[in-house]
Amino acid sequence: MNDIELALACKKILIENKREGGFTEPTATLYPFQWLWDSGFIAIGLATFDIQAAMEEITALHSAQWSNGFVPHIIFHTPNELYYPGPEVHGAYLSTFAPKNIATTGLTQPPVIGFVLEKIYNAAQNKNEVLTFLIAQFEKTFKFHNYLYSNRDPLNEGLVYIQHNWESGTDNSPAWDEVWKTFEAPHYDLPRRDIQHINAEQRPTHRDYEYYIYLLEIFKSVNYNDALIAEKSPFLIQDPLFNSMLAASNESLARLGELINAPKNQIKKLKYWYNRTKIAMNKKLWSDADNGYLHYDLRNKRLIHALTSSSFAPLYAKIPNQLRAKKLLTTLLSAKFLGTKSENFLCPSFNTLDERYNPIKYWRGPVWVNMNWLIYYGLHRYNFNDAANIIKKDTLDLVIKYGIWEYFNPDKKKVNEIPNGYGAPNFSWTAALVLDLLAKDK
Ligand code: 9WN
Repeated sequence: MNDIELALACKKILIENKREGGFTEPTATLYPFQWLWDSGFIAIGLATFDIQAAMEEITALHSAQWSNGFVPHIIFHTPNELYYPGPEVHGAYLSTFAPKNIATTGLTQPPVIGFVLEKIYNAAQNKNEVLTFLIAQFEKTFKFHNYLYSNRDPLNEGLVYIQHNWESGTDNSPAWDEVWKTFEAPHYDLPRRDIQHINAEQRPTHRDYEYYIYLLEIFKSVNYNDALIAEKSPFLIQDPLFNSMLAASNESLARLGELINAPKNQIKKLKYWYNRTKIAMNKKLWSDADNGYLHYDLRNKRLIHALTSSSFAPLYAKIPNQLRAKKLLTTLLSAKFLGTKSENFLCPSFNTLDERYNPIKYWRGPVWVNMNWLIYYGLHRYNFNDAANIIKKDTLDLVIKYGIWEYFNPDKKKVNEIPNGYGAPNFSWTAALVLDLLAKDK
């Protein structure tokens, strides 16, 4: 398959996964709604060939923004029994801030929209065509960041926490194993739909899901009140990926703010947020022992020593200085990720030398294209162009070899044995970000 054929296949997926209401499903069947960070990545791909569709994607997402600025991670546009847990299990309507006209979750996801807006602006041939859209979405995104810094930073450090593993986007990362050990979740009967579509070996376990659902039960018991969640919940994590996305979005919004003549105090605030988050991440989330950024467990006051693909996300937001960035690069190219003889496709989602590494299961080892895309652009910010080329080539090789899947086995030695990628096929953000990587060559 050459680049032109690949680009056509990617566009076809985005067009086929688009639904009435202007949003795109991450993939038909497994994820039949709109997801926050998926929509951001999808809009980047759409912007390479259809600016209107890119704008519609973000407009549809923000149509479900809560009155306090919160942006939910799933918008249940139309009822669908194929997905568990649905709106009833999430119970987000218990919050006084939730919209009345549309069902959403009460969880969020990495705040990528700020930098997505800048990508849309840069991709637009005719800047006037996107101006009205940008002015409205800038305001909404600013409000979301304001919500995060006001409600998710109880120590006022410039670092926000996530309250659920689903907020990380990296849902069953081994990083969470350490948190599950700190409390007990009850046993539930769970009508899992995912493992009816996908091989259970590639998805989280039943026990993992019991923890996920138990956290929702806690949130519902306090009507999704943020202050009470901060006080009671056992899961409060400062995530390097989530905070990097927030920082990068602050940077982008500050630049966009200048372009659209946003009020000076908003631009000032965005720059202030960016700098504070950068300083706090370097102070609190960096580990010299691991040579990478880690998750911090705010409830139990400790770093979680697990290197994941999220450990490299700070490159995207220019968080590390050049020296630290070099250390990160060394970690990426070491036996832990690339392998001593480059035997892995970059970037495994978890340290391959850790005994919990699993090349098949969800966020416990496989390669995800959105993480590769972030690391690719992050490496370029430090002029690590050779490494950036490796990760780009690996991404395209995987997609050409296996197809446009949700995630992939990192093991290069197995390419002749493994028939396809993992999770769901025809995956929207894989298609979208491959389009962006291909467009970058032009
Ligand atoms: C829960 C949609 C989402 C992604 C996440 C990915 C997966 C959902 C699930 O699918 O999570 O949000 O049911 O497994 O982990 O990153 O946004 O593609």
